[in-house]
Amino acid sequence: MSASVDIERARRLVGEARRVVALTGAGISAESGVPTFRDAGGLWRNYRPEELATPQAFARDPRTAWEWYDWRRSVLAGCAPNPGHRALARFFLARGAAGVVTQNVDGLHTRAAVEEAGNGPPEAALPVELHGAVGRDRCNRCEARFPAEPLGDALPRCDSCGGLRRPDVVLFGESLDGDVLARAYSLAERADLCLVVGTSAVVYPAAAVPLATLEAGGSLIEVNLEDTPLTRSATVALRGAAGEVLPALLG
Ligand code: BJW
Ligand code: ZN
Repeated sequence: MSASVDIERARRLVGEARRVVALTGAGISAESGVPTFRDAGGLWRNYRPEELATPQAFARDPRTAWEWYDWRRSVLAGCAPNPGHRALARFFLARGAAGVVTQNVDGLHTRAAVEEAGNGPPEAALPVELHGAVGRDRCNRCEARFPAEPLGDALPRCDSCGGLRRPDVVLFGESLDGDVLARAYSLAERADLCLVVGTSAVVYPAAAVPLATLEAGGSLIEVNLEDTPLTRSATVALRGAAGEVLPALLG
């Protein structure tokens, strides 16, 4: 099917849907300058993410792990939401029903929601963050949370108990927060349309969120540069950059 037929079909699905959920991944932030995980030139390149982003890697060599997160925070400090984040934020601010579920830890959906809401409430466009937020630290021992600080000579420690801090993100093998996951599934189960944007759809349980919409009888639109394991389940697969496709789809 031609690209223009696909986008028209997808626009019709969006127009007919009563409740929409969007599951996003690193690809939506690529045009903001945030490296992805698994593409050429991505964050991991010569590493396997399943080996580097683990609690074991953090326990073995916390300095190296911290330096990598500190570098990523410095990259993020120079990044801003792009037209893809903004189109999603405007869409959910305008219609409310359902919302954004993201695997990203970069905070760019939140920034887009706040900026697009202006003086109004941003809540309808604030994301459910499945994998946490890299802009926060969490104590390894007492779970207290702190805003991120630049890495110094000593590893960062908890203000209340002295335990080692770590970024407040979900590493491989760690469980996702139960309440957060329940909110994501509740949005997906009750949606009649799921937009899957910029994710390789290989990391679970996030990759199963769109299946909840499908199992409830809803449709799936995929926005990605390439095919993924979810493509064959997609009602429409739109091939292109999220920052261009989403404004055309939702605007
Ligand atoms: C564009 C674009 C543009 C580029 N426009 N598109 C079932 C089967 C097998 C294994 C498991 C299973 N269930 C659970 C597991 C284990 C594991 C897992 O899924 N492993 C698989 C890899 C096999 N899952 C877990 O461990 C999870 N925990 C868990 O399940 O707990 C229970 C348990 C405990 C003990 C044992 C087993 C289970 C936790 C997963 C946490 C993932 N964490 C990370 C790091 C977060 C912190 C950090 O950032 O440092 O999350 S890994 C990394 O991958 C990050 C991402 O959120 C996540 C997903 O990546 P994403 O977003 O899809 O990015 P990419 O780079 O992969 O893809 C980019 C895409 O964009 C590509 O498709 C491009 O084409 C596209 N693109 N530019 C549009 N402009
Ligand atoms: Zn503590």
